[in-house]
Amino acid sequence: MAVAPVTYGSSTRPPRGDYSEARDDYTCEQHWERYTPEEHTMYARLFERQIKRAPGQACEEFIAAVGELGTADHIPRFESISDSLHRATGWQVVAVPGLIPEHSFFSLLAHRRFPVTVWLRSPAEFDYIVEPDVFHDLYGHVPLLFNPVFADYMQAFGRGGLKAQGLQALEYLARLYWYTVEFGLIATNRGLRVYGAGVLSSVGETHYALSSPGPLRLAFDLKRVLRTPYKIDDYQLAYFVVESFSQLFDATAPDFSPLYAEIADQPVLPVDSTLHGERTYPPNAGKVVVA
Ligand code: HBI
Ligand code: FE
Repeated sequence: MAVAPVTYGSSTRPPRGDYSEARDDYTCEQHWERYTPEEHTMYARLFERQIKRAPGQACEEFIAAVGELGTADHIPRFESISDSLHRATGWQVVAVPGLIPEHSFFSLLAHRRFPVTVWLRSPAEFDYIVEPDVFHDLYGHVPLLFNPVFADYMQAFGRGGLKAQGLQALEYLARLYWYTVEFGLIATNRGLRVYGAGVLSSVGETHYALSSPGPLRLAFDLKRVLRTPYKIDDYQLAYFVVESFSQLFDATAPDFSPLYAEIADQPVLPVDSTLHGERTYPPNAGKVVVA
């Protein structure tokens, strides 16, 4: 059944992708046979560029699992990744035409089905793309779904998203997704590492997020994250740092309803300056500096 495309966040850009063959739940067929040799070559070049930078930048959990995406010389068939992923954590990869409405997105996550966009960016977007494409979703998101704690977090996020919709709290959940799943950093005893898909899949932002003196690197605090806005079409002004995936899972396990009620009429918090006493991390370091 043909479904209407959606726009992403506040962007006014028309959505990309062919939604005419999408099912009611917005999933579709990958149509692997439709990829051109040029697309396979570009995917391979994107993968090669990122994977050689991963040591020392991507978190260990990502590096341990990225090989599950299979040989990087072509765009993988989603069902082959799904087989090994399902064995590892019960997740599956499902094909979608592009961005899908929040409810469908959260429902898929709640059922351990991760939506992967079928189309690949244009050559002109080799260095930066705003919307998620097949490289962003496969390389950025799928490896960490092989990690049991992160896999549980992603399903809990989906369930929380469905609840948030009923509570008009979607914007808060979108911020949590943005500052963890998309742009999250993790502190290790060898320095900061990336786990967020939006950073992992971007050569420029990985260096910027870890090493630039520009952005803030704030210690993860749930309330702070829920009240801090973000930009969808530029590098971030602030990144949030967790000490472990368990910290992330534990912090977000409780029911958020009382929290939503508490912050409902509170103003957003600054994204370009620290709050009094807020812990920050210097570039390329694992130690904590008190503001
Ligand atoms: N759809 N395919 C796709 N991928 C996403 O990452 C995505 C989405 N729809 C909504 C959405 N993300 C954001 O609103 C999340 O914050 C929920
Ligand atoms: Fe993403």
